[in-house]
Amino acid sequence: MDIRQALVDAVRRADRAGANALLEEWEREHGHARLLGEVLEPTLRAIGEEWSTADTFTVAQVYVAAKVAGDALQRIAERAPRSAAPASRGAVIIGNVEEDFHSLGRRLLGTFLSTEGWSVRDLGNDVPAGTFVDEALAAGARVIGVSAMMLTTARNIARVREEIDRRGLRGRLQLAVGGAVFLVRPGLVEEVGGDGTASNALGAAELFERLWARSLAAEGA
Ligand code: B12
Repeated sequence: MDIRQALVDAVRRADRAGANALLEEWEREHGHARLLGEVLEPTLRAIGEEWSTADTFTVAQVYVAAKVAGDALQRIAERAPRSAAPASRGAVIIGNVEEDFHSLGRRLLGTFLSTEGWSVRDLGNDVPAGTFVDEALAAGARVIGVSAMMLTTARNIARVREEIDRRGLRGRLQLAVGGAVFLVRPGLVEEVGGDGTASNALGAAELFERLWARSLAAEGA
């Protein structure tokens, strides 16, 4: 069985339960760790491509795809081996940048960071630049993680960069950026003023740790 094709077919039928059953069966055979890279990400990318070019998916079907991916990724997060991290590594802020409503990747990011011991404050979708910085200061966070899935919205991250710099917090507040558009646009991290990125939630904990250390070093702490 071609799992990706079977998943696309279930999504077309808006069959969330059927899609989940297929994925759980695949996970039992191949392990949940491979699901993200080998099944979910390529299938969502393919659905996104077809949606934008051939218009053969409706928004409702794409929503179903996101729900199914969210269900599966939640299972992956629950089963991921916990690191030997201390109970709390500190507070971090995450959110989708202004005008971006692609919540799935961000929620995953939050789940994985929490698993690794970070105390995550998730501000949700469509977060104004100033709010990221206000909340980081209120929580004592050293890293802000901003998610954007589209080129247009990714460019709004530059406003978060400006807000950090305007308040004299460059170095003290580190700006992590991510979302699928960063994978296909080399140079975008630098263009929007990001301090670092990770291609998926599995790599985010290491990134946040590195940026946290950089913030401490910048303050001479
Ligand atoms: C599902 C989906 C939707 C759903 C979102 C549902 C939800 N609750 O999230 C809905 C239907 C709402 C939607 C709407 C739209 N979408 Co849409 N969508 C997608 C789709 C198919 C999958 C996205 C997804 O969930 N991926 C799975 C998650 C797990 O992956 P992820 O987000 O990349 O996150 C991972 C990593 O990137 C990383 N990560 C994410 N954030 C961060 C942050 C940090 C700090 C770090 C370190 C890492 C990190 O970790 C995550 C987990 O591993 C993509 C196609 C694609 N190529 O991805 C299009 C896509 C992103 N959408 C697109 C478009 C155009 C739109 C709309 C404008 C369509 C329209 N005309 O209305 C609207 C815009 C809404 C808005 N303003 O935000 C385009 C963007 C084109 C571009 N590059 O500019 C894409 C690429 C489709 C396409 N090929 O055209 N969409």
